[in-house]
Amino acid sequence: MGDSLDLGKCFEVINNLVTEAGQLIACNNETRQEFELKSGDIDLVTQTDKDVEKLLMNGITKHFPDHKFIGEEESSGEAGANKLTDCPTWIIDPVDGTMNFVHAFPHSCISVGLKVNKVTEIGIVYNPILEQRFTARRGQGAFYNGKRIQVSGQKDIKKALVTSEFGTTRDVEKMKVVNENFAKMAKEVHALRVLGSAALNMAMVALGAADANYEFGIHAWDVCAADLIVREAGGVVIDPAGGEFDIMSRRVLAAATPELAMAISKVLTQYNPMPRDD
Ligand code: LIP
Repeated sequence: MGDSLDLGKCFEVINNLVTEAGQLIACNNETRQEFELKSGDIDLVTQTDKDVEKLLMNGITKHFPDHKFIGEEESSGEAGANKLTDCPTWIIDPVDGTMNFVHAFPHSCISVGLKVNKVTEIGIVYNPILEQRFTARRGQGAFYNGKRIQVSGQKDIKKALVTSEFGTTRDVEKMKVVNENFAKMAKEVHALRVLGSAALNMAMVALGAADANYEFGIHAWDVCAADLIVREAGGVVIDPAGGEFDIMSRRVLAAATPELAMAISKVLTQYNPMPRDD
């Protein structure tokens, strides 16, 4: 099935759909938003999250009726996430940075990745509020608003600007590790930043604006697109313990260079979020 898939058409379709869906985010970002709670009091969903996910899924299905989905809001329902198979599967976060969106802090994005035979072929991370569009196709480089981008090349942890997040849970064990890692990293790195969107953090690594990003607790839809964008920009994406990146493990470490990734990995206290995404 994947062999005959026109990936150029897939890219064109999703690039147009995120532009359309982005308007729903941009036009609602002038005021604070109503929200509902998901897994806890800092895990939020708005009507816009649901509307954007629906618009993207309906639009994709119109062109590619047999494609599958793993979408953040659909996966939060009782049935849970769809299993990743070899079928073309769109992994969608309709609003990554929902907390920012709720507060009208203009740093949220749509994140969409397409996997075929479990390999990511397309990645788009799009902040429609500030018109920041990061795109990649496997083997064809990474782009910011149409211009080719490259990671910084930074190898030295002491000179690195690193991003991470508090995450969307106040689980005591998890918070202990998060705070311990912030304290340890703050002593090692040049600068530490917490901006509120896992996908945009990784996009900043691809852009060369940040040198690395790590997080325990992310989901497949937060990182699928940005993983490809970072790698196509010449960076590395690995498991925070130093092994291979596993998109379902809820753990990620992206960096400009393997040297920097390994240096950060050595500093981090490890954490295994449960349940996994599969
Ligand atoms: C969230 C990110 C947040 C990160 C969480 C989660 P959501 O996505 O924006 O910064 O810490 O792991 O990925 O819930 O806003 O789509």
